[in-house]
Amino acid sequence: MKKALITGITGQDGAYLSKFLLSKGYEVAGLLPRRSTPTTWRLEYLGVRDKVRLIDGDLTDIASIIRALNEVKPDEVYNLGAQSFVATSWVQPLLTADATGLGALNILEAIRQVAPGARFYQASTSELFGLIQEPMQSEKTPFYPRSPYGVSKLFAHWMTINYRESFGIFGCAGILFNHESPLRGIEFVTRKVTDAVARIKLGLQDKLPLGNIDAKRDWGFAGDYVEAMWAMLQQDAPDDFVVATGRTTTVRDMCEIAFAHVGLDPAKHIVVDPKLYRPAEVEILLGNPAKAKAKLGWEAKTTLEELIKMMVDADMERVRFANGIMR
Ligand code: NDP
Ligand code: GDR
Repeated sequence: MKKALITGITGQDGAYLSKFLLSKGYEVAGLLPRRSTPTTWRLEYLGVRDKVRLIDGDLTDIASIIRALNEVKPDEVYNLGAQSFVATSWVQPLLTADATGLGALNILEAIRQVAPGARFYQASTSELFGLIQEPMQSEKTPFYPRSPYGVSKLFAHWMTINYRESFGIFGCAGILFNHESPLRGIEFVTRKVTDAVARIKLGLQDKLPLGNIDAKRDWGFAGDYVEAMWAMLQQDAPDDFVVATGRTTTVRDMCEIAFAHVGLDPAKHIVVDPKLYRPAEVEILLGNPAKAKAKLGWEAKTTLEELIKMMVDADMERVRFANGIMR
């Protein structure tokens, strides 16, 4: 039985990856940073909370990572832990650099010292492309990050490659474009919109303040994307892959899908609030997943329409339940 250690196991991807690896017969463990309130709701939502082992530890504390590696002796390590909200990275740049950037180096160094045979996945991101240098971004497109988050991820990305080339660590970086789900954090734009649509439909809210609704993203479903993470670590040799759908859509059009699903007109509810603009914006992202398709046999299965409808339906149910609404 293979063993996996996941950092960020309580996050969106950590929960979906746990479920996927369990279905493949893995023993799954995760690093659990200390918080004052419980953070396992996503694992509970997917019905896997009691099937994974949670080990206290934090990406910023290499001693705790070493302890976890020694306890689990994993075949595969997935580094999904991060301060992952781009907007927050301008407000807390040092914390972001520490967890999202140096955190990856802490894991790599710990693997080098105590688990050099473990395969390593680094959660790289389309935010590396930032101010895009090519209309469609592939593994060969030069990077130009636009936020402290993007810069921190750039460090982690190159450290993964450097530890691969310097010490022979089986490290892969997945350059994943935006992926969403009913388990997405509520601060990210898709979930902010689907939650608001549910609340508006049920008469609990009227306006939805948004920032730059002309921004374009290549959005996919998180449940599909975690399969690509795993597939990378099953290759004969470590490599880096773009994971995307190959379609880009404005925030405005994504809103249209969400509102239309419950028969609402977005124009009556969306208000643009310049306070939500970012200091430096990533205007457009569009990924080229050709290499992932050719080498991993991976392809996005869920369309944006299916994804947004799934999220609106889940939020309708959640908002009804939370407010005791029967209709
Ligand atoms: P989430 O924000 O949902 O999850 C992040 C996880 O990291 C949480 O479990 C969080 O725990 C944990 N974490 C934060 N700080 C630390 C720390 N210091 N030590 C240990 N764990 C920590 O992100 P996603 O699941 O959406 O994304 C997973 C990874 O993939 C992230 O690295 C993200 O940057 C990256 N990524 C995501 C994309 C996406 O579209 N979702 C696209 C490309 C890359 P807690 O909640 O307790 O803080
Ligand atoms: P992103 O996701 O920054 O791409 O990072 P987010 O959903 O936060 O923003 C996407 C785009 O929507 C615009 N936008 C708004 N965004 C938010 N959050 N709230 C708003 O009100 C709003 N209005 C407009 C943003 O300006 C942006 O252009 C996500 C994270 O998961 C990262 O960790 C990951 O690396 C990248 O995706 C790929």
